Amino acid sequence: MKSILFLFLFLINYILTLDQEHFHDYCIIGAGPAGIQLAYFLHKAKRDYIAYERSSQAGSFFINYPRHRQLISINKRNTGEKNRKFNLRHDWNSLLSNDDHLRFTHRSKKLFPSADLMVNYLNDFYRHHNLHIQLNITIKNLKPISEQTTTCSSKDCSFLSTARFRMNDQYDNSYTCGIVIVATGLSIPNIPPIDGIDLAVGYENVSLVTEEFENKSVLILGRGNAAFEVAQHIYDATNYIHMISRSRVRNAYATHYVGDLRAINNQLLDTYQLKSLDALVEIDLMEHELLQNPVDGRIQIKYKISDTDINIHERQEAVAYDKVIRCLGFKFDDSIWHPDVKIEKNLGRTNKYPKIQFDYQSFDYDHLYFTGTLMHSIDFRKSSGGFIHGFRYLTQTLYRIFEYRYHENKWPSITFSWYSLTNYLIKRMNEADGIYQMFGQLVDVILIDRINRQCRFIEEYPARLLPRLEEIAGYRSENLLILNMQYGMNYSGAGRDVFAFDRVSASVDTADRSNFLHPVLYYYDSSLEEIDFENVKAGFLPLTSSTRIHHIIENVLTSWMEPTEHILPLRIFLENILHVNLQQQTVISYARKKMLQQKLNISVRVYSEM
Ligand SMILES: Cc1cc2nc3c(=O)[nH]c(=O)nc-3n(C[C@@H](O)[C@@H](O)[C@H](O)COP(=O)(O)OP(=O)(O)OC[C@H]3O[C@@H](n4cnc5c(N)ncnc54)[C@H](O)[C@@H]3O)c2cc1C
Ligand SMILES: *[C@@H]1O[C@H](CO)[C@@H](O)[C@H](O)[C@H]1NC(C)=O
Ligand SMILES: *[C@@H]1O[C@H](CO)[C@@H](O)[C@H](O)[C@H]1NC(C)=O
Ligand SMILES: *[C@@H]1O[C@H](CO)[C@@H](O)[C@H](O)[C@H]1NC(C)=O
Ligand SMILES: *[C@@H]1O[C@H](CO)[C@@H](O)[C@H](O)[C@H]1NC(C)=O
Ligand SMILES: *[C@@H]1O[C@H](CO)[C@@H](O)[C@H](O)[C@H]1NC(C)=O
Repeated sequence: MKSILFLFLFLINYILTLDQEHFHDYCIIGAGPAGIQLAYFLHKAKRDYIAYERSSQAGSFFINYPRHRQLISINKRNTGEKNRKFNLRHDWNSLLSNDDHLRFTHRSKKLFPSADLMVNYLNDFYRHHNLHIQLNITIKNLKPISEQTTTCSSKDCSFLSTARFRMNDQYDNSYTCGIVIVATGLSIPNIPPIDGIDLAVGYENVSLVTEEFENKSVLILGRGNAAFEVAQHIYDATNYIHMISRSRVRNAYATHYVGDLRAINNQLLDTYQLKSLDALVEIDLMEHELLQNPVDGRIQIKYKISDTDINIHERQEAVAYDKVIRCLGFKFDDSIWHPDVKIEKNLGRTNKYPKIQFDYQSFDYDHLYFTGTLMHSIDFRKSSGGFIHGFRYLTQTLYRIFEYRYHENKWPSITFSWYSLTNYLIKRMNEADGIYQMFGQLVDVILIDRINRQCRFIEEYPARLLPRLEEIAGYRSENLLILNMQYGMNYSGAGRDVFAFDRVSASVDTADRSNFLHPVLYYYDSSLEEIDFENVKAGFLPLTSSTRIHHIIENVLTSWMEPTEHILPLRIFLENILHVNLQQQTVISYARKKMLQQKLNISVRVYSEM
């Protein structure tokens, strides 16, 4: 009798589940590079997922942007190396996949290819892998089905096939989801509420016809890549271009941040500094207004409060412009939410992003995650999370978080004897891609097991989640060795002289003063806590009272294999931590020979590559 009742309940439940039309465990909103990348990982793991995309093509951001059609992500086909991970350090456009035929590098010989190729690439990629992407579906009214109170930790999250979110499309079809991942990017132009802003044409609509700027004097609001990209496209024709912004120009080569002004866009710096009429001016736009002269239609920018003309070029009369172009960036589009849903935004300069936790989960709703460029609030202006070559790894990280949280699959890791550690570390330093691109954010974690003289090696783990290692990855240890990639602490920054003669640390004794990106090892003999990260400069790891730190001296080709410069000091550092003699086990010439192999002969299986 009891079992019949159970069967009955089971059937009811089954019918209800069927009735929940369009249910999926994982719903991804948006099929840009991030939505596609996440779909790839979920597909490979045979998860129940779908991605909804409002456009008729995947990767639609790149149909219109960058406006002048040149990507600013590097397509470096040749490195002189065959190692596939190493080469991904310099291929900024490919998504992660086990199929190297799909590499973006096969599609263009240009270092900065056309954005049209990115659209083709992304569509070919998702079709090739048969990813579940539904086009022409605009998601809205997303909301949780019931009020949630619990915080999601691995135990209470493990139950899938539970409809936790509901949403509609533009035809009012209803969809339910267990987990929602928002991958909608930043798509709304940032238009500041200043008087006269309507007189400016937006970057999103700016004409690509250079002739329209013939004999025109142009004001550009903003000084990022988009502003400079526009300027460079029209300055064949203009009288002059003035560019205004609140803060000074930030050259990417000085800040080591790929979102800052890239040299491929920076030609206007020359025509300014060589006194050929173009100019950069720092003012706070919010204190100004745009005014149009009704007679000649020309536009001036004026200081709002005192009505004083602003002094461009220290002239007293205000300069009048024929055209004003707004290039002030993009922000997150809130139109996916149900009116009842309130998602907090960040404060300050990351206020264009929804506020997210270090595990990329919403602060406001459990099981609601963000991926792609929306993850970049965590490493804003610090690392590469705003670009494909950065968030492709963060997206993989999110997938790994899901695998443990919802499916109890611990993070991939390998264990091996201490005696293989030097060699394995050298391999990782020389070829690892994720920790190289997401420097200071993703780190390799080595758990030291002193009883069995073994270590467990976990790759590409988020540094800020180290205090939650057991909850996130499924492993715990009191003894941690961390491999981080770092620039010099005081090296990067707008206005810093990054070409100074003493920029390169030439001696092993001063390896800790290496300025260019180089491997740094941190050893902790007790687990890291949240409090340890307070006041730690982004990109670096905490220095607690017992931390041992070891810098591997920088190398111009990022080749860390020299017996005396790199390997010996590393070996001695490890010997001091492990209290063993590693001399016999570290074959000095080994690294050079083995670096290009996919697998190391360390008596354990290297976990399957991607
Ligand atoms: C001017 C500019 C130039 C850039 N150039 C580069 C570059 O050269 N290289 C690089 O790596 N990065 C570049 N970026 C950074 C970044 O924009 C890209 O890396 C990328 O577009 C981000 O990918 P994503 O998948 O997170 O978001 P997106 O590419 O923006 O994808 C979001 C997708 O979600 C869809 N969507 C949105 N709302 C909904 C909805 N309600 N329902 C369904 N679908 C929806 C959209 O149609 C879109 O396809 C640039 C950014 C800007 C602003
Ligand atoms: C999406 O819409 C476009 C334009 O309306 C149409 O041409 C295309 O066939 C549609 N694609 C799908 C998969 O429905
Ligand atoms: C300008 O671009 C926005 C965003 O792409 C679009 O919604 C709007 O229709 C465009 N306006 C014009 C005049 O083309
Ligand atoms: C631009 O100015 C030059 C010199 O004044 C003039 O010869 C030319 O015709 C102008 N071009 C346009 C398109 O107005
Ligand atoms: C960097 O600068 C800070 C502040 O001036 C200083 O305390 C610190 O020692 C410097 N670090 C290095 C590695 O030079
Ligand atoms: C791998 O190492 C083992 C033990 O050190 C050795 O016996 C074996 O020959 C090695 N294999 C290769 C392919 O080098």
